[in-house]
Amino acid sequence: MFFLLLLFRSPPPKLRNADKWSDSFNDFISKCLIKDFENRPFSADLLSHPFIQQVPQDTTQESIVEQLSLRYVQDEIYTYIGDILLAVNPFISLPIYSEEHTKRYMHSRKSDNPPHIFAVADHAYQMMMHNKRNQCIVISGESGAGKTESANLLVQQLTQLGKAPNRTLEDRILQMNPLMEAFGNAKTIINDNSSRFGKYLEMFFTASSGTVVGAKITEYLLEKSRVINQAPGEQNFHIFYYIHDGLMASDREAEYHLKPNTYYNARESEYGGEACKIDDTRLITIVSELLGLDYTDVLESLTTTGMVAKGEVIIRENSVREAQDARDAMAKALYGRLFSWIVNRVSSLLKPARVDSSQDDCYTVGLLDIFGFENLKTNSFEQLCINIANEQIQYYFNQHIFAWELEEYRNEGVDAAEVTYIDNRPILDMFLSKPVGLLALLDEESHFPRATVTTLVEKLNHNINSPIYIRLKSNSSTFCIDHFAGKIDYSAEGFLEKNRDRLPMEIMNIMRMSDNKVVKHLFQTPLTRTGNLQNSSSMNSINSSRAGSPMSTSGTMGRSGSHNSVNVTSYNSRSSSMGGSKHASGSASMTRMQQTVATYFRYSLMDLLNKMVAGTPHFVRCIKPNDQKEPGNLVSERVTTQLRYTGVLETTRIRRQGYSHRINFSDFLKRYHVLGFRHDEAVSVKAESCQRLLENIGLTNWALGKSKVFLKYYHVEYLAQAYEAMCQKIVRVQAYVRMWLA
Ligand code: AD9
Ligand code: MG
Repeated sequence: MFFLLLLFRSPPPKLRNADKWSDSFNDFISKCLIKDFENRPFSADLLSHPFIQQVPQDTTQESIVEQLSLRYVQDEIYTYIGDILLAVNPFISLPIYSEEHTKRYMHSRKSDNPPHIFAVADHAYQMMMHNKRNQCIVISGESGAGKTESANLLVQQLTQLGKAPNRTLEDRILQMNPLMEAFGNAKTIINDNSSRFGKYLEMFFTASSGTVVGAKITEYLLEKSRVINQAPGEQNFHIFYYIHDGLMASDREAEYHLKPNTYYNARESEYGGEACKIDDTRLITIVSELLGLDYTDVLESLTTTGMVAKGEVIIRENSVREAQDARDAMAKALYGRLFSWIVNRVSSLLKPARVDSSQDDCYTVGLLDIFGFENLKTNSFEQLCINIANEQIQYYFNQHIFAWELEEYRNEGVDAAEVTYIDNRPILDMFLSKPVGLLALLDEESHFPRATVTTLVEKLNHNINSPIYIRLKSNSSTFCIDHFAGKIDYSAEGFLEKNRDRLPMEIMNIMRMSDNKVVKHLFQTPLTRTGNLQNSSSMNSINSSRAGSPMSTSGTMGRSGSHNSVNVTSYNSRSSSMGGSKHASGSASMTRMQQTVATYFRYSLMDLLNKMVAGTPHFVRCIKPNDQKEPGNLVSERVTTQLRYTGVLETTRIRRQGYSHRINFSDFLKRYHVLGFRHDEAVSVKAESCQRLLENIGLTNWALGKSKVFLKYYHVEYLAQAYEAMCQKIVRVQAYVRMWLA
């Protein structure tokens, strides 16, 4: 690919150690013993029974950090806060992901084993099978906190839980992550393997046997600008180095015309506004050849622009700057579309055989792994988008853990925890509202050809009236945002160009005429509203081109989740028209050129939120113990900050005093009747029946509302286990009876 010629500017990364888990496995067997969990001097689960007694009622931020620290130095990186898993990055391979661990955390009770990421997978899987509902695991944390590693471990465990007779599918699911990371991850200042895109992976399981039958990936907001420019100390996407270093020296030169890495390091110094001229036309020959394009077409599309005036097409020469922009836009579009194409191909290969025709046969566990919160020396448009996405995840967490729960206590007249938490809604309002939200203002300014960074910042300063937006008097091109995770200065330099993300029509047209089937396909297939390529109906339909189906922009978003029926107004769907529905489908490639990155970004966030609320959520909070990536070093202040801004202390309180699971009387009685009553006993749907059932089972600490049973998180696991055990007994008895009758 011609990027390899144009874009290689940095040395290759150190490849990650692929065997890092297995390296220490034998070592583990011989010397690391599974210690007696219950004999530990401190609680492994800060709240769950039977350890709840050990945690003082006045748990403070300091005591949580102290517990985490004590556990961390003993390589115990996982801790539960109720049903939420805290995972502190060990920055070293730990022998806790072996086959033995996989087995230990299958179909088990959380309280039977030390906290573990595998237990989250197991719990989600059990809840899916038991409640017959989709589940969603949301992994959050700063950049480098361990989200992607956690996601990979969850996939590994879920694959084992749903073990398919078909090894090919299992292998394919496991092979997908290295492939996605090769194209979508890169070395940054913070993380050597930083995700530069958001990923939502859905794994499909049969409703009857829980066998994994397929998977689907949705990608969000690939940081395309990385192909043309990387900050000092950072690198391009891993795949460039893999290809370069992986090719035989002879092929590298002869077939792909690649030079040694150092050749691509040269930066362009500055050019004036004069007309451009290609110095080395051999490069155009190579690019044309590799992309299946015509030499003259490539040359002209980079160096000239066609305009229609009074019915005539006028061709004018590009300036050097315009030619550079055209080249960069071409590179970004090619890489972005290629990435979407790969994601679609992978999804096609993993597609469950009958999922379209009979959704009822399958349930899903979704896994969300996005780029983490970033605060760099210079923060640009990319960091802004990444950090807004993290605000949205935090908002969802707050809604689920606090807002919806407290609302239900009030509605149902249940006396429970009154917990206060930091609501980050005003921050999202400031970014996403219309017409004076930051993104709306950026869009407006992007439509003025003469806009500059100064006019943009002036516009923001003048229109945004929020304490979260801080004007910086010292510099006319920067502003500061008080995010939930801390204050961040943004440099608005390049915001307008990045937001416009304009791809010249000339380039679009020549790409569509390419002799290379893949290149041609990439520029013919419409993009969805979220900026991704439409998925092809068949993996071989390289030339297929379908219009996208409009995404729902309904005003409310129903939470699914096991026991809620509350319709909750989502931030995005309620507060904005999402850029107008006239672009919902059809000529999406045209639309793509007209709409801005900010608009697509808003759609992406809404799409993501829709996916998340469609399943019962499980939360994994990754914590970064230090900034030096050092094992064994937990810096208390660093961890305290993360616990504070993610609301861990408040979560501890609500999990102790509150009822995280609420089921209406009818569903509760229908499901658990078998556990508390004779099979032929008729029971009316009312609070007293639920009370009798709960007492018959022997549970304590629950509450009854006007229409719902309020349960602690650990009740749910207990009930699920008891129910499954009872079902197995019944099946066994039936089998005996059948044998006896025969
Ligand atoms: V970013 O937002 O994509 O920049 P992540 O995804 O949160 O970030 P990642 O999972 O990539 O972080 O973890 C960073 C590094 O920490 C990994 O490359 C590992 O070297 C290290 N890590 C994280 N989790 C574990 C683990 N459970 N065991 C060992 C780990 N090392
Ligand atoms: Mg990551």
